[in-house]
Amino acid sequence: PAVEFGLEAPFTVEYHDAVGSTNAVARERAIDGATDVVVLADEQTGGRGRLEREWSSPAGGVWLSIVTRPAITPARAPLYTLAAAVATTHAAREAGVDARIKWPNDVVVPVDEDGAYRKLAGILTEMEGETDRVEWLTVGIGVNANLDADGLPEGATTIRDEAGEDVNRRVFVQRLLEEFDAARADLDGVVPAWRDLALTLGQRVRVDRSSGELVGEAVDITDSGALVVESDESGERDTVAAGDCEHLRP
Ligand code: BTX
Repeated sequence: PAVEFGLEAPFTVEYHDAVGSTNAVARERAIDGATDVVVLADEQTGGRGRLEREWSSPAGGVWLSIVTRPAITPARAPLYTLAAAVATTHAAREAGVDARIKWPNDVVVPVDEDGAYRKLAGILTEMEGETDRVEWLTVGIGVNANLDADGLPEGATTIRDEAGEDVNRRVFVQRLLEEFDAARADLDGVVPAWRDLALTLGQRVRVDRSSGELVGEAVDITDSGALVVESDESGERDTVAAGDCEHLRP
């Protein structure tokens, strides 16, 4: 069922009370040739995180996936994840939450000066294409909105808990999509916007990646969205692509 959102941004919203995973539905729509469709659900019964992890998605959250067909190379696709993180963080801040970004795909709320945080939202980007061209790309965004952190996995927080009140989800989604639309129209502006909201830069990090562990200081992110870490061991700078990062710990 399509929902009239009165959006400024050019998205058609397909709403479900409950669905397995909005990313799975978005993938079907993408394969069917759709673009600028947003699959939105009140509840997901099979929500997914990265690397086959589960994403807890009870009724009351904002679970959505955006179907796009961007004219970019796959190398630029991580910028869509960062764009979604920036958009989600701005929308959460407007809802009264001290939201920040933890590279590459988490929207978090800091709990102390040492880099500890609670997770407010996660982003899962999937795509199909050739080496020189993206055919379609879906961006799944899960936000713990009108929920109690109690019922969620350890380390989660919610807009309700942080802001002390529920958010109007229609307004929140509208804001998020408008921000995302603006960010994708100015992909070169995404990294600077991301830097302003980042919790990770300047922190000591430990990254699990396919070629082994990297411990050092997170010093920058590149124009294509990779994290630059100055290694304790070698003193040299090493970049980590988002897709190659299993865990990033303070
Ligand atoms: P991730 O792999 O970085 O994080 C998953 C981990 O986060 C889990 O292993 C668990 O520890 C923790 N976790 C699970 N559920 C929650 C939650 N609700 N709040 C906080 N922490 C949690 C992050 O993956 C990407 C998540 C994307 C979710 C969206 S929702 C719309 C779309 N549909 C779908 O199936 N996935 C995306």
